[in-house]
Amino acid sequence: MRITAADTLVTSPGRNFVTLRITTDEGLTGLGDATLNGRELAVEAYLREHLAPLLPGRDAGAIEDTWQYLYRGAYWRRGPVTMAALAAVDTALWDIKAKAAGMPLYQLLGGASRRGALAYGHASGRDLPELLDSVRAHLADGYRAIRIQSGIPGLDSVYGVANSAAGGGERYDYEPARRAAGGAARPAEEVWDTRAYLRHMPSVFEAVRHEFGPELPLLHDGHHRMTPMQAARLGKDLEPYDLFWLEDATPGEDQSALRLIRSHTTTPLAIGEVFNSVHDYTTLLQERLIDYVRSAVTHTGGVTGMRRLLDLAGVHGVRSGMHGPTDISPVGMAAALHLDLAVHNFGIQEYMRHSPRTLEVFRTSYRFEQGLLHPGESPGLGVELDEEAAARFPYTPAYLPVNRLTDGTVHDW
Ligand code: GCO
Ligand code: MG
Repeated sequence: MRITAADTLVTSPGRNFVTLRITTDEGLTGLGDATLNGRELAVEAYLREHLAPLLPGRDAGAIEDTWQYLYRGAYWRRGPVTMAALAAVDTALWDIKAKAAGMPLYQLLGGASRRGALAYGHASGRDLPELLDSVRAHLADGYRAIRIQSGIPGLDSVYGVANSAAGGGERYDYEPARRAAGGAARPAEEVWDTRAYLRHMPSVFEAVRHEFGPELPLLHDGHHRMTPMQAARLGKDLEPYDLFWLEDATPGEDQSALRLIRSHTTTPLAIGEVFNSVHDYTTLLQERLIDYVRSAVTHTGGVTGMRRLLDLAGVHGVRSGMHGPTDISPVGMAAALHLDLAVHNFGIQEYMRHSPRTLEVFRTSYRFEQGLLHPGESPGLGVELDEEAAARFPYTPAYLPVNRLTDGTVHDW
């Protein structure tokens, strides 16, 4: 089976998504997600200008060979744009291979290792009552593991906290990449104070544990904002509340920072959503400095790249915790779920539901039942893209916010 075409599609049903569709001479098509939040068109151009022209005529079944051809053949290694583009090609080829076999992708990856993938949702509140309501709404929605993010007294807006009051379990306004007030395509700016955050968070977890008991797995995302010593302190302060993980305590590119954090706390650590290859993790894995890898199929060279990472993680007793915010498209989410079901060292899967508008464009076969996600039994990934619906939602430039400290210094967001 030969590839005949590779087309990119940008659509914005509530937020921007970049999708690659590969077509073959046997009429089979495959989809891959190439969405890099806030930098979408860089990946779209990389695909359209540099990868798509190389694909027609290639053997659609030679996935590893195509991966190596595009990875090594570029000469320039890694990087979020390159690896997201490569991920889209790789995922689309896996979709085609599984459709050709008449099987859901997880079967080609070794078959199911579990009934479903434990998923965590995002509870948040500007204050404690709102947060507790949000946890209740998530429990009512079926979640059996919950991430806790809270407003901080004195700060106007905080990462991971939805702007609207709690309603149902789902709040699609959580962390949209957005236009600044006035409609200009500029990042919004937020003000951050790590000391205020460190003072406040232990009381939040104390209240949540008090209300919901010891069993519920609770997670928290530090979103790259602490120094290693601050992270060590937070990890220690949160030990009584038995977190499932503390995520992105420090900016990930400083791998040695994790040594310091690790030597001070038994709170499990997760990192890696901004990484894009197994090579970003070597120190972290070999020295067992983390407990969960946070990469996504979409940003890590596809199913092939993610499998390589998970296999190395497994060797060192580290488990998966794949990134699954709404800026991963349903195509990327489906790919993650097939791996989640198949690999032995699965840990947990992040699951923020996509908005109804997004799901009008991407028709999915995955399901969420009793806290577990399952990719479904449709051949391939199990996602179809409705092009007519996609055309109704043109690309809209949008950026993630930028953070500043109270004195104006730019800080990690
Ligand atoms: C998470 C992440 C996201 C990122 C987002 C950036 O844990 O889900 O931190 O919320 O901020 O993916 O585009
Ligand atoms: Mg995160």
